[in-house]
Amino acid sequence: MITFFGNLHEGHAPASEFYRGELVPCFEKPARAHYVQAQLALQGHDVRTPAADSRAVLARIHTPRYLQFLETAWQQWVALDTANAAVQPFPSVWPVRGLRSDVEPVNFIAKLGLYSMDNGTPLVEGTWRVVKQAADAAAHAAQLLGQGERGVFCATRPPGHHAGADFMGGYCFLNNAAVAAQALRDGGCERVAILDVDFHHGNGTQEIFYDRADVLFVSLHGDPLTEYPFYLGHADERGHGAGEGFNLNLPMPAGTPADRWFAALEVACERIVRHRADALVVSLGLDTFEGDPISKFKLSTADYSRLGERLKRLGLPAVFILEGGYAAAELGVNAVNVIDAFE
Ligand code: Q9C
Ligand code: ZN
Repeated sequence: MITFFGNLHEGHAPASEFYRGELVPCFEKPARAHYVQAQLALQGHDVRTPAADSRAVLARIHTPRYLQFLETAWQQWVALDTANAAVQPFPSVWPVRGLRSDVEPVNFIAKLGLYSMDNGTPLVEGTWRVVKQAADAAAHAAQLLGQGERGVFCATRPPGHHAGADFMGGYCFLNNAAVAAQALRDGGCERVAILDVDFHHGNGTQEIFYDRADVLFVSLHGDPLTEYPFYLGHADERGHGAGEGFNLNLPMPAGTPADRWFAALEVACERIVRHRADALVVSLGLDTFEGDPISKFKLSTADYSRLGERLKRLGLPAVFILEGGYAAAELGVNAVNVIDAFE
């Protein structure tokens, strides 16, 4: 399968994130991509560097002010104090209920809070270049499907599905799955389906397409009552306006074993078939793995082949986008099992 691998990963390698109030090494690290690349090479896949420019499609997914902030955030941070070059900025204040999010403050940390859903999305000097290249891969993959490819895998990081139109969160900055879906629509697909199998609900992707009938969003994930992102992902979120009925959430409790997960996947696949989609985008999170350090489902390495086989039976051309998956050493085999079985 044609796969895209970025060559800038060391540029987005923040040192630490908050975990239970303490700073710990980041779970979302460059080694993740390297394990995937190694396994892709081992299995003989065609690994390329993304060459499309996603800027036009990014402007259809994210707000101008958010893109402007993201692109210049590090320069703004260092302009405050050159010593900041060695310091990771974190937000500490957010515009929750009753506070205004329509006016961008001048204070940098206040801006960072405006454009963040959590304090778990560290941003460093190279972040923009790395996230832009991942979005470029998503746009390029959509172009290749338009030229007749049956499957393309974006082995990119950081992930994207928590990023909304106007905010970052959950290690995500640009919503690569949304970029792929929109690029497929712009390339002539009438109907697109996004299947999100990451352990965490894809709140950003849901939000972006919530009022649209042309892009179906279906997600299997840990119940937000107990799992991140907590404030979205419930079963009663079915879409709004023209998009009513085009959002399907299948939350499951922590500890969910493979058989129950695959039963939910059947429900998801039936809904995708009913959508009569021209193309599929898979938000391929591998943090459903039993060995994942921050997630709570129980899929095994062999289950990822089963997932790929089931998706193949949909008979749709597909763009796969790497999302989460933090058991880094197993990530390559698990991801490539999906890809190999799909082919
Ligand atoms: N500091 C994705 O899998 N933080 N994002 C968990 C650990 C949020 C994961 C607590 C996890 C977000 C794309
Ligand atoms: Zn996840």
